[in-house]
Amino acid sequence: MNYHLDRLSCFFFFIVAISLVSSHASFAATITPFSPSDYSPALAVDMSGNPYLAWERVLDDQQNDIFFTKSADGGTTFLPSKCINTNPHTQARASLAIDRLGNPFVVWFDTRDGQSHIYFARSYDGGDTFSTPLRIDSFSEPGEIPQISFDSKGNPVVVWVRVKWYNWKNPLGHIYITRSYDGGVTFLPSVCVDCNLKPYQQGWPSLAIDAQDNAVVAWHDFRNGNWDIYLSKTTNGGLTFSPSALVVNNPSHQFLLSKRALAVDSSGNPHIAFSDNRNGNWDIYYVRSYNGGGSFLEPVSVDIGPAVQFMPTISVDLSNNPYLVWLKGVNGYPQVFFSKSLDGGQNFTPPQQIYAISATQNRPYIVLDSLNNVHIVWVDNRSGRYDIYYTKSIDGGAIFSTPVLVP
Ligand SMILES: [Ca+2]
Ligand SMILES: [Ca+2]
Repeated sequence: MNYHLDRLSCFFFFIVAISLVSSHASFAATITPFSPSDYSPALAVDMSGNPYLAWERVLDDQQNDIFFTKSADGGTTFLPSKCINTNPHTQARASLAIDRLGNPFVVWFDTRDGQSHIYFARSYDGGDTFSTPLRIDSFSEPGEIPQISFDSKGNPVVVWVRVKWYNWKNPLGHIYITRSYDGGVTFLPSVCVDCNLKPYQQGWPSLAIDAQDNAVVAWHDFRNGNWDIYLSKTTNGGLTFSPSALVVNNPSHQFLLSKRALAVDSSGNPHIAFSDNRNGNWDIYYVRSYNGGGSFLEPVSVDIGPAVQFMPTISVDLSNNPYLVWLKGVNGYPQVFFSKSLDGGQNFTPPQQIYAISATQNRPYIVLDSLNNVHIVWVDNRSGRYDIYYTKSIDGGAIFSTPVLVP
């Protein structure tokens, strides 16, 4: 079984899995040689509606590297991809953000120091070249699952997991955050978002920045003996966090498993997409706040039923309506589905399959741009390896363009 299918199937195990200590080095050793395979894309869209992507490419020498590309024509075509790390060790799980000038900022985990740590690089020329990667975590423990976003002045903010143990592909520890005030040249000492409780069982942080430049962070957390989602935010534009809020109060499991499960709308209200097993199997739910994250409404189901639905990502439109994509098992193949709300998250449109194919799709990611266009990427293995596909809707999701293979 190859690395990616293995990772996907592991989703069904790691909720209840015993601790299985692993390293990325040992993972890499299980990969059989194959053509370069692209995986786990992060998507951002510039002010002109051009999509940018960063992702991990599994190379024939069994190393992962971080690659980047962008479109200059609104997603019709993409420029040749380029490697942006400077070291042959494993680099993976890229997160990407673009400032108002169209300069991409990328973070990833990187094993050049012997185990996973968080590295950052940025471009000053729209992605033609990138800065020398800078390590931004300072702990001896591994760092994993970074996410990056921007404040209004173009300064990057990064969250990640300071890993205490590996629960299969769900690295757990405490969520840490750092930020820069000089455009990413230097970063402040990192801060724990919520270290009040042990054991160290927080994972998969999602990050957004509100209009007051406060960082909003959501993650899944096992402090109550089942998986829950917690959220915390800064209150002064810096790195001091409010007490964490329990997002969904339910003894079933709530789980985040995507690079962007949280969006904050123009009113500063967080919207969260998550997997939930309250019905006896995994379904997609959505929850939002109307008071900036102090409390949350009851969750709303987006896609429920006996199929396995998981890995939702979310974006909000100019009217603060949430749009989601996720994976759903169809005839044995995880496939990307889409839904949106037209009433601020009270109701959702029927799930719509984006592109049906007898292949495994994985890692969907959705971004709405400033023109309200819907951009979606995912990977699938129709060619026998994983490639990234991109599609776009200019009518709010009624019709999506023919998927484009990202080079
Ligand atoms: Ca729960
Ligand atoms: Ca289900």
